[in-house]
Amino acid sequence: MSIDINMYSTNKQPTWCPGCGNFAIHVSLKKALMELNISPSQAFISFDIGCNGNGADTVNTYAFKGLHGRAIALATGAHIANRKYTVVADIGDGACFHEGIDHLINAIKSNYDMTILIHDNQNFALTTGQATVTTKQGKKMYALPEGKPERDIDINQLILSLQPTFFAKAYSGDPQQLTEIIKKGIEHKGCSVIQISQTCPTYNKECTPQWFNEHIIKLETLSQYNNSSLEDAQKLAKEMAQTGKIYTGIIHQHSNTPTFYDRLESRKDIQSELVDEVQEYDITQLLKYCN
Ligand SMILES: Cc1ncc(C[n+]2csc(CCOP(=O)(O)OP(=O)(O)O)c2C)c(N)n1
Ligand code: SF4
Ligand SMILES: [Mg+2]
Repeated sequence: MSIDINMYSTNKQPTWCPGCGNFAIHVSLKKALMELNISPSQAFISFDIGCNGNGADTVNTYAFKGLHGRAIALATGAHIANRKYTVVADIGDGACFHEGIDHLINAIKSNYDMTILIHDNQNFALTTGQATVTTKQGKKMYALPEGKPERDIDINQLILSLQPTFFAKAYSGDPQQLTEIIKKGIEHKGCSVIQISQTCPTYNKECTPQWFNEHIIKLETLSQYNNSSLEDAQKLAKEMAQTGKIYTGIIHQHSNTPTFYDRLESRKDIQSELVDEVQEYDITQLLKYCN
């Protein structure tokens, strides 16, 4: 059966502001799934709290809208239970780099086979534009009219320090490249982290499409770059921190690292999925104690 993008759409309309990058990110995700011929009944997406997660109702697939910062933990559970599904965690910069940072670290370290899409609009948008770690120090926000006082954290270096098996950067204003990157992330066997620079015309007025066009450079324009070299990726991260440029593309990929599940001795040579095995237990006796 060929997959049509409409199969991934419900009749609900998203509530995002005009010009919001979430539109393009959601369409790119649906397009990537469609082009990989993954049907809605073979996919699971965990959504987070935030403007990004407000698209959950518009996507027709197995989905779970979880608590702020927990989309990655939910995706991990879904993936471990049933590896036949394509698992995606959809999360904002606030949720991922603040409340959910422990889950991001564990997902990368464990190399769970799933794709994490980080909608990075450089603010907590749903709660009216507070600063996140990706908001530049000194930037004036609605809640911080004198400017963000905390120093910045270099997210690129932080992620690379965890030796990710797939780390990419993308931009909501380039849905074509974004779709290709999401496809590569889904195809990658391991934890794929995709940080997407996203327009937010309501609470991040400085980062207009023109601003992004001036700062974004496609990685493919660098002739000498080798994305399987962690050293090259770290040099690139240093350059991004020093110049403010944002390189988009696959920053680093290492394909031969076993996933968490593949390292489990107790699951070696077992073909069934945990979700099937759970169904074999009769829990009626246990349920007696629930009342
Ligand atoms: C544990 C917890 N803390 C705070 C909140 C309030 N809250 C809801 S959405 C949100 C902002 C989300 O920001 P981000 O993840 O960047 O998503 P965006 O809205 O920018 O897409 C916050 C702080 C919450 N729901 N749960
Ligand atoms: S506040 Fe920003 S992130 Fe939220 S819907 Fe509006 S433009 Fe999009
Ligand atoms: Mg945000």
